[in-house]
Amino acid sequence: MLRSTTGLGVVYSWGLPGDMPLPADINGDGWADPVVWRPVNSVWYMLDARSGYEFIASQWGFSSDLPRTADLDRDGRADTIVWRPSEGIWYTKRSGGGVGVIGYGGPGDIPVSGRISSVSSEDFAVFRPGNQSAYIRTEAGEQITKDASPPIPSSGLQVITPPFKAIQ
Ligand SMILES: [Ca+2]
Ligand SMILES: [Ca+2]
Repeated sequence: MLRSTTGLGVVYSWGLPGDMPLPADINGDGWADPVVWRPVNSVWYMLDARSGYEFIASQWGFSSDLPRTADLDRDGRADTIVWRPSEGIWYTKRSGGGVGVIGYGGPGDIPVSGRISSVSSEDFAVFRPGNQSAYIRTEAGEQITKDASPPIPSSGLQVITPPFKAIQ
């Protein structure tokens, strides 16, 4: 990590070219911490901003996966999750311990990250190009929206920020 001080504050540089930035609260203090996922070795590199930027490295996923974070176990700390495009399966590693597999979506779908519905704290969602439909798994059940607008890729990958245009 590089630290530099400017007249406006402290600027941190974290990660390497090719890393995917996924700022998330890893210590549960309500503030996002620096997190990157490095596809070449599928390692998550995290800095605990509360404890003087303690360094944490956690391998999870394959190089061809797409990463996201969410707090599935609701302990206030981000859990690391990858979507495996060849399978259409989400693999979760929870901050409180334990791993899981969530089969939602399928090969060819475009995964969407983040909270999408208003009924869940965390959703799983995909966009299916073949029928232009969005599928969202919420705590209240499944929502399917036909004729949804495709998500807009960001960071060169297809994990994007919701909402879909057709879902409000
Ligand atoms: Ca934090
Ligand atoms: Ca958690």
